[in-house]
Amino acid sequence: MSSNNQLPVFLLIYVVEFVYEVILPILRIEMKKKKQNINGFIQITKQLLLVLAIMLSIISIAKGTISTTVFLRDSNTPLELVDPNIPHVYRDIMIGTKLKIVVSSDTNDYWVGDLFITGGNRDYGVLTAAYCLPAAGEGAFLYPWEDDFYQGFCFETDESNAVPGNWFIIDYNATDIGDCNVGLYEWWAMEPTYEISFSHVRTRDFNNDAIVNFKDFAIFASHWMAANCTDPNWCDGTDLDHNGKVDVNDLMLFCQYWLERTK
Ligand SMILES: [Ca+2]
Ligand SMILES: [Ca+2]
Repeated sequence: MSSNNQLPVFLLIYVVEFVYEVILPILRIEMKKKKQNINGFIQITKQLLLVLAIMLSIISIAKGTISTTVFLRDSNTPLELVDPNIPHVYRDIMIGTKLKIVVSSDTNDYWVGDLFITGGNRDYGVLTAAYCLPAAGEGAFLYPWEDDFYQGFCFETDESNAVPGNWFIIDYNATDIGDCNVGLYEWWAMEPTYEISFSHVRTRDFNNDAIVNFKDFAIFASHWMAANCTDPNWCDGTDLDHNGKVDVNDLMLFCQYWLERTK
């Protein structure tokens, strides 16, 4: 959420805060020296400045909306949400799955932001590449960022010719079993505006050809009713619940991803 006027608005807020935090106390001390009672005046002025700062903040936030959409690697099929009423929490995907995250805007804002995976989330997923799209403007740019806490990409639209639409596209890979949150950050915020939540499960693509089909079912069938599955092979991965045998429960888990592509 940003606007063309956001920087001047921020500057104005800082000016208001500076007056509130620095100038008013000095004024108050000076007036005290002159033994004039202006406590009431100071209090009212402080309240007015506070209201003004809050109003300016609301105006700057309400201007435009940055949103994200997640697609399978074909860039065409949206990844389903667990619950349509709960944004940004997506249904389980198999490890090895490659997704595309599209950052969009409903206004022609100048925008600076980031998409990051942080801390322990980096054990389960990675942002591998990113691209600017035409709607972000000719001068839009991005660059990768990685340090001991953040992994991802930083973005900036063209201040003069960004238009509403899809601005950036980012590749995501599910690398291990577990949950991975990807944070969308605005400007220099320390906390994300929101997090995109992914959950990774064991692969059903036993032959690793990027699709779950009859070839994988043939491998599954070859272990049917096996009772000696052990770590780390787990009967070529067909013991999906890791209980040591390949049975109807594994078949049910296998079928959940029938014909799913990972890339
Ligand atoms: Ca396969
Ligand atoms: Ca099993």
